[in-house]
Amino acid sequence: MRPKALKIILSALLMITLLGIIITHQVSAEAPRVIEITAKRFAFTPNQITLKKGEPVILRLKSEDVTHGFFMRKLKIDETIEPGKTLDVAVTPDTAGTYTTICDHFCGVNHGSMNMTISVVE
Ligand SMILES: [Cu+2]
Repeated sequence: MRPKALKIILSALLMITLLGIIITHQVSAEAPRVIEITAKRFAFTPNQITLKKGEPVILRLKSEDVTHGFFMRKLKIDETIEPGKTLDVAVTPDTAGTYTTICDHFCGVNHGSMNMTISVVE
């Protein structure tokens, strides 16, 4: 085989390998776990979720009745959940712990007890 032909074949192989690495990387990088949370007077369902420190997730929030809040200062989450809409919130927790997340939008008589727990593990 002529050296020039060999060089072309080797370059082509290198390109294919690099392309494969790039594609694999993008697919794994752009698929954060999606966790659905539904708000309804006077609870969130589920009322406890567990996240991993450093793992990006999408919290998919919706309300089945009225407008609710979704507030957790330490995780920098401060959202308003309007009925009929779906709200995606990207979160990457950087500290392990147990965080009580509250409804901070007045939604009725038991509004004060409407909360859920977000646990972040190492
Ligand atoms: Cu409320």
